[in-house]
Amino acid sequence: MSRYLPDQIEPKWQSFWKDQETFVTPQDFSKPKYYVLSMFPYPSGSGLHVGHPVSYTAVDIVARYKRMLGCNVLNPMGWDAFGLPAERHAVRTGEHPSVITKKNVDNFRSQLARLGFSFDWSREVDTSSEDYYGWTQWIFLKLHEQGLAYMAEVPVNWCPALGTVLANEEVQDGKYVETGDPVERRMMRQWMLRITAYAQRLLDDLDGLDWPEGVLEMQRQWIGRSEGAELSFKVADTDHEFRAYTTRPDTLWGATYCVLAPEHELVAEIVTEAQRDAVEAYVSQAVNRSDMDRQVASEREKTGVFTGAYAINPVNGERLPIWTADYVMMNYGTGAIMAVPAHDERDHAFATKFGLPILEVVSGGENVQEEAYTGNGVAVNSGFIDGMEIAEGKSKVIAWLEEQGLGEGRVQYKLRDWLFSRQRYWGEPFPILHGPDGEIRTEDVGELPITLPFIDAYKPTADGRPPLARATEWLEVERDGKTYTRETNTMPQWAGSCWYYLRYMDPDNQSAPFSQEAEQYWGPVDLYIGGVEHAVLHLLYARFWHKVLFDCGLVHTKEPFQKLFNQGMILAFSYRDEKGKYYHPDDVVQQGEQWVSREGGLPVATQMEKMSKSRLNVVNPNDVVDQYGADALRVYEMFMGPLEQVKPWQMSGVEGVYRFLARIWRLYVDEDTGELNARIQEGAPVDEELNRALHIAIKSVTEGIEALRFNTSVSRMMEFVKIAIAKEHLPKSLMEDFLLILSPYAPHLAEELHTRLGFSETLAYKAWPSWDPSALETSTIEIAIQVQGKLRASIQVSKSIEKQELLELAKSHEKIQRHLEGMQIVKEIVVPGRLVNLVVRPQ
Ligand code: ANZ
Repeated sequence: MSRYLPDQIEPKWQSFWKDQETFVTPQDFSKPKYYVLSMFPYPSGSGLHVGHPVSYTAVDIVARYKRMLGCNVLNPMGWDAFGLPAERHAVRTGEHPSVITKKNVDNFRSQLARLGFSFDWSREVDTSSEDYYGWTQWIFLKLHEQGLAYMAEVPVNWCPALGTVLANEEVQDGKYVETGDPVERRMMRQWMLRITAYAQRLLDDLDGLDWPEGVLEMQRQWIGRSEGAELSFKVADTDHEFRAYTTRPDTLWGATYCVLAPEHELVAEIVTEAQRDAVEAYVSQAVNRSDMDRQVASEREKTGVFTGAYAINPVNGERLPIWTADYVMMNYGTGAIMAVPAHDERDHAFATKFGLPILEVVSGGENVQEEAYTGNGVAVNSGFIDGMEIAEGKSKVIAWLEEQGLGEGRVQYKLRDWLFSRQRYWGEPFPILHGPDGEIRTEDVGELPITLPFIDAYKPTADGRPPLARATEWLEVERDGKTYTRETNTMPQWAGSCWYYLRYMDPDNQSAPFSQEAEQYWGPVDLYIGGVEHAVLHLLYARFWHKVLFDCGLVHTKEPFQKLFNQGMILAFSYRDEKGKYYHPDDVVQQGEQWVSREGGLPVATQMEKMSKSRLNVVNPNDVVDQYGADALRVYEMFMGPLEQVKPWQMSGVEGVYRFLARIWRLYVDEDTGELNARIQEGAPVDEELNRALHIAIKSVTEGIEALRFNTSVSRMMEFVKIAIAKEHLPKSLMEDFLLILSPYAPHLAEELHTRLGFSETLAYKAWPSWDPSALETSTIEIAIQVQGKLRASIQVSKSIEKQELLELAKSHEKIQRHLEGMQIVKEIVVPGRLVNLVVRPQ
């Protein structure tokens, strides 16, 4: 073989690495460690698309580099294998979710295998395997032991068609976003995790992390800490009172009405006869909507109804009408507010709509009748705090409230406890038993794993109980002479991904989720790369579990992921006709500027969109590998642009990279003979330009990997190759170093050429080359040559050239000779390091 044929080289090296166990991570805890992690995929039915390998390639480059620096590198891969799509597929086809999942995993694994990633496959984890989820249950027991898991009647988004609860994010306008099935609010007894107990620590510990600022901010927003006060309002002419939460106690004098959430129990108590019908009608429609939905809707148009009752403002005795409105949420603060339309946008919109007074109490706004003023200023119309800045006013009012026994300062978080149960089949069973008298009993650790029983119908039972209620034999267990019923809910998909990075450290451990020793050595993850769609929930949940494990003394760091990086999405062309129907790229043709469907000739619009099965624009890495090889795919994905950027997929780009790799091949291999290029020789003279290009490339690749900036380094390697192609002599050691820096990007090609240089072992553990700063400098400089002050030529000369020699070179330059014809040189001016100017006159 003498041409560059990736389909022959690549499988060969993949089997070599596998057979030699090149990337099996030794349990050798003496070397420095480096733990790189890609967010593990959900093995969907559509398989990997070319967006997935972007982060895997980046991670793989770092892993290979760190190994060559002498680190013991952990670079694992596994499957987030529980989840709703497999269950839906099962409902449709009757094929068991475990069967589908196994098929999908096999497909993902074989796709990945072709890309030459240096994963340690001996550590593969699958969250849906008994061996794994038994430990997920074990951790749940720890949470329970710590008082962090509890059951509660909570309002849930219940979708009768799907027979399950949905997350708030999945509901819009009272419908499930995916299918449009109606969703209703129901009270259900559910498992909750007390993540709120960790709110402050989840916030504080963000400070030490090397994460993108945007992600840190999203975490902060989600936790949503605010400082304010809780205070009591008496309801006029009754014995009732209610508590309101405010972040602006300083604006108490500007309160012009109060609002109770529609679910607030006081609404029914205080409503006047005249208002009862209107209030009841309003409340009954409001409580059926999800919080998310209400929040969004209330931003569009405020709605509400007056209850007929009044509250008394404690600072001045004013009567404030009490309304009920759905922009006040029951599960935030106290579910009741004092409304200050002059300084709160929501209240302003509401007051404007319903003609309620707007009273300015902070100076600085233009016209508070027009627009709420939320900026800084000093208190006005505000009794004893007049003239004070906001912060001072706040603390004065809080002190006064405390003195009067009317209220106190309070810190509030937006974060809610985590609804942790699902009425689904394909998830982890809870290690929980329900006793005959309604008591809850945790399973003994010795009983774990509580296996998911095999059933063949996955919809909830007719009475609304989860599918596991069908597993009659599994359902009932005897413990200490009593009959218990197992919990039939399962855990959400987030559970398995909360701790997988820990299992990778010690995946075969049968007596613990991971050993202390392994965790001490490997923790924390040094670099975590994945999609920005996980910026909130997955990372928050995993951080929460990690902190609980920290409190149990099971992990030694407060945080699981030291450095985080988000790769940008890859977009691809999609083709869609007027009716919204998508076409596969093979089913459209171009007619002039316009694309039309191959059949029927309907005009179709092209656009760059996220790759998805439904848009028919998924590019399968297998097809790219078939055509150009894995190395070309890998290098292209890094060369496309900065890792974090959203980028369009272009097959022509892969082809360009393929040609670059083929050029490298020809640099090393004589295509006629198949032998090593004869120009590559041990001890060949070192050409300065070539040496410099190499050192520039080493520096660029090294710094690029450290900073996760991969694209520019590819250009530096290309420059090296361009220069090398033109050289007579290619010193072997220099050509070897180039392969070493190429190897993280294009490992198959690098390994192959490395053996052709005469090495028999893998290069994966060779020492990473360092660059020589002095080699980066040039010993030549460019000198401009002028005649009569006009630039006529320029030449490259040695920095140490003598003046006389420089003049000789300048005068003998052919372009200069032309200007000297028939002329006499009257003066020779030399500016060292810059120019030569020849002053002439006709002879
Ligand atoms: C009076 C006030 C005056 C307010 C002002 C704000 C500005 P954050 O910062 O998001 O925590 N609020 C309190 N409980 C609420 C609930 N259950 N549903 C909807 N809104 C609620 O927001 C706290 C502020 O949101 C509180 O401070 C309260 O309005 C409102 F110039 O009280 B404020």
